[in-house]
Amino acid sequence: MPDYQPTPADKFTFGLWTFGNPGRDPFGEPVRERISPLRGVQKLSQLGAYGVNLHDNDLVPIDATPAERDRIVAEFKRALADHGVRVPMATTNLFSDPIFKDGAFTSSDPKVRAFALQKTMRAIDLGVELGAETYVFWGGREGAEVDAAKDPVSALKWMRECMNFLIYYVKDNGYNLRFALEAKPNEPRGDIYLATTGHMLAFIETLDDPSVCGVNPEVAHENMAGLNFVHGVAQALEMGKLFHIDLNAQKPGRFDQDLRFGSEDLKGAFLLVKLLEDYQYPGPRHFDAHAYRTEDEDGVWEFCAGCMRTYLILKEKVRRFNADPEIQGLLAEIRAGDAHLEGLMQSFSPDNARAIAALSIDRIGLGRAGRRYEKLDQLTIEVLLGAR
Ligand code: GCO
Ligand code: MN
Ligand code: MN
Repeated sequence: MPDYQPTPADKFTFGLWTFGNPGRDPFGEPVRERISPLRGVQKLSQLGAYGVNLHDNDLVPIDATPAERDRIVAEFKRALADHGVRVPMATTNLFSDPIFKDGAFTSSDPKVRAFALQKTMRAIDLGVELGAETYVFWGGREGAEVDAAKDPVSALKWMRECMNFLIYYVKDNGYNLRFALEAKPNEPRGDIYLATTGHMLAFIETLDDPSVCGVNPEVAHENMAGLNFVHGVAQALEMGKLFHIDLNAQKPGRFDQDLRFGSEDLKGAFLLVKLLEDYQYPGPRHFDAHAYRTEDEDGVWEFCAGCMRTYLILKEKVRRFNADPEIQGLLAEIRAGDAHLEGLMQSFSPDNARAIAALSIDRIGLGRAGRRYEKLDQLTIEVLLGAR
């Protein structure tokens, strides 16, 4: 029986803003002290995590003087080194300050866009200084309530201009840093531009150098849009664009709940872990979630440990699923190939077209044959419930 004890090799990460979430919501004040970055680094290393990620202002207050910034960063770097914790990803807070109330890169005011670029260049420098190799862009305020006020086509052009600017900034500085774009359909804006991972994948292809940009899909965000998260992640993976991933859980049809990984939709979580593990996704498994508002600090660490433990339990379930003779026998039957037919369909040629046109295929019989998916799904559920 595995002990499900995480180690840094599992590459689990948390944001300073995740365990640091004090439980404030639109209707209520904080219920617990914000856990400091230094304490977080120490606790996460004890729990077996690999790293911490951050927005610039999770670590350095927006009004810090250069001397304060240097002191805070030096102290943080010492804690990282003392506890063997990495910073694989960094990002910019382009949503909290009132200046961003109508967007950052998509603000119609060039002064706001210039400020957003200035802030992001500084935050990129900070991320690189801390060792980050992935830089996330989540455009929380890049949206609208009043569509009559802003031309959505211009908004996209401004967004592209800023992303291109930053791509060249990274190249110009010789940084080893890739961008990961994170979509969300709404919240905090009424609607956010580039609402889903699919939108982001299409947008990336319009940038000056798409090769350095991928996506950072989040479970909750695709679920808010009513989408199948595993399908979105699979598309990104297949395109070589899965640069990062935000794991959490979400009930359908609600605000962004950022729940503990696996706490809702267990089958979806299982299939997600299966996808990541079967395809050996090499990146960090980042938990972008926070503890329930009912919790004190102990509850926060229960939450962090729970995210990692559930991932490892699901990984073990994947192993069982993949090793189960009945399941694999059924899958072999369901997925039985046909080398001859597949060869014909692999690419077009006049010969292949003639051969396919001449095939006699049993339409009626194929339409009648059961696919045995009831059986397969039940066996999947039984693996999940611990009955196999
Ligand atoms: C959210 C987002 C954020 C981002 C984070 C890093 O809905 O609040 O998921 O947590 O992931 O800002 O970019
Ligand atoms: Mn979120
Ligand atoms: Mn996120």
